[in-house]
Amino acid sequence: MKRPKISVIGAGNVGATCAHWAAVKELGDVVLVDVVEGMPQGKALDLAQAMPVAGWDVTVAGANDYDATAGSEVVIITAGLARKPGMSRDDLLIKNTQIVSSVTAEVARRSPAAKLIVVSNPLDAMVYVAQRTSGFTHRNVIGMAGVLDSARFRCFIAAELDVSVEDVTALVLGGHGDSMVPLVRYCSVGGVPLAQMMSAAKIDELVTRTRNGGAEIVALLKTGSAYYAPSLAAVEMAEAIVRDKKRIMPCAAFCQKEYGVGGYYVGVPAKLGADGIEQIIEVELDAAERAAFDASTEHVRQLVASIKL
Ligand code: TXD
Repeated sequence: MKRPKISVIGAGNVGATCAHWAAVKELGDVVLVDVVEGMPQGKALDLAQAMPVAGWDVTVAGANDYDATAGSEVVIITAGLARKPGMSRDDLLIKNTQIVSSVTAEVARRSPAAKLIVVSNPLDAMVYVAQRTSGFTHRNVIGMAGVLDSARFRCFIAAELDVSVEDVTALVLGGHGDSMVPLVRYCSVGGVPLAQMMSAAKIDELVTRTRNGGAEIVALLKTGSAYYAPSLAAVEMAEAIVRDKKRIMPCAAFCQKEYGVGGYYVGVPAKLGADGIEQIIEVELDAAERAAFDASTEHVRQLVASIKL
């Protein structure tokens, strides 16, 4: 059987690390594209030379044009500017709209059946841009944020309780930004609701740290934003698609009637498989959760309204 092709657009911190994780998982042949001359080729060659060490049978290629991406099964879009200290994700809107729409047009022409996983910020707006530009069906264009935000919450919970990260499940909904909605009622540790394991004050503290999870890393790095966890989160989503795993993951998915969103991309739990977003799962929200979700969706609406394509 021919190996699937996974293309990664933008070979910066997130993109190159996506290529790394995809190769580690032997998910398929990887193509890395960037505008910077030589850089994707150099990183791809370095990564390709790690394959014999580990015995992973996939190829890794780098390019400045899009021909090598033709026939991709999944394309991960990470091209764009990253935040610097003091910048919000929304500050990237105008520049990244241009970048994401231009790279999506190149990709879509060569891989009309691909599933697109968008990573560039501001996420919920950029996934909208990618869908509009590609003209792909909504279920084939998906944004990555919730897997990362949930992983951050899980990481903090596991560290606080000194338990395995494997046993902590968490669900973070809404837009990717300060208005994200960690659903504490749906978090559990080995099946036990989080509220039975931790005080309300401590939960609040970890929720706040999760909301600021990206900014905490930006402030420490000073020259860029997080990339190890974001890239693995995107590759987990790619794996669910390539291997038709039908995983339930929080994805930025296009919601029409679902959650009463009315035609925007927001973070919701979804089934991810060979057909992209195969189902959106509507969880029951109490009044406070509903209000937080609606506020988050309203923020996404305002961002999208200011986009000029
Ligand atoms: O949760 C999430 N969704 C995110 C999003 C988590 C982490 C990072 N997030 C966003 O991803 C971040 O705010 C940025 O918008 C993107 C990429 O972040 P990264 O940290 O990888 O940024 P880099 O290292 O600056 O890499 C971006 C690369 C860089 O090499 C540029 O040369 C390239 O994008 N770039 C382009 N490639 C191809 N084509 C065009 N037009 C282009 N413009 C820039």
